[in-house]
Amino acid sequence: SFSERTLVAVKPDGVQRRLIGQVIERFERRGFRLVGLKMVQVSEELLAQHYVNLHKKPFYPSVLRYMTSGPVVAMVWEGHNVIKSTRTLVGHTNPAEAAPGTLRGDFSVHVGRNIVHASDSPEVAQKEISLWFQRSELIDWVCCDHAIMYD
Ligand code: DAT
Ligand code: MG
Repeated sequence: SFSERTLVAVKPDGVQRRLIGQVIERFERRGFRLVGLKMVQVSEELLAQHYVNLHKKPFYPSVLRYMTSGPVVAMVWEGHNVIKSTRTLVGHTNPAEAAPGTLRGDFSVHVGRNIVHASDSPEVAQKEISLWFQRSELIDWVCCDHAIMYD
């Protein structure tokens, strides 16, 4: 549908390295619509829910330390197939496998510092958006090129 939504977050290393603008630029130029944006110092409680599938992994403590080490910029992007397109745009979890031109392939080298998060399925996207954003923080505005971009 036109109104599929996904959660994207610039992780603490991306914020520290002043990559927020470059991340947003990729999504804007692609043609997606920004419907939510905020800077947050993430709590361990939120991360525990966000990374619920990672609790048993040996690297989970280091993910927690990294993700709480500084502010994160969270956003919700909307558009046709935005979840799948975003995963492609972000690139493989391991930067060594991420293609050039992807955010991870262009800006990162280590799996533990891969600069950006993106939801990986419609179910996960819904869960993550409601975890990170209040309903009132999502703005449903009319983008002027909608009729040109969509059939
Ligand atoms: P993705 O972020 O591509 O959805 P994921 O959900 O499998 O990947 O893992 C979440 C994050 O956990 C990932 O972005 C970085 C960290 N991570 C995953 N595998 C790791 C590993 N082998 N060593 C260190 N950190 C890892
Ligand atoms: Mg994931």
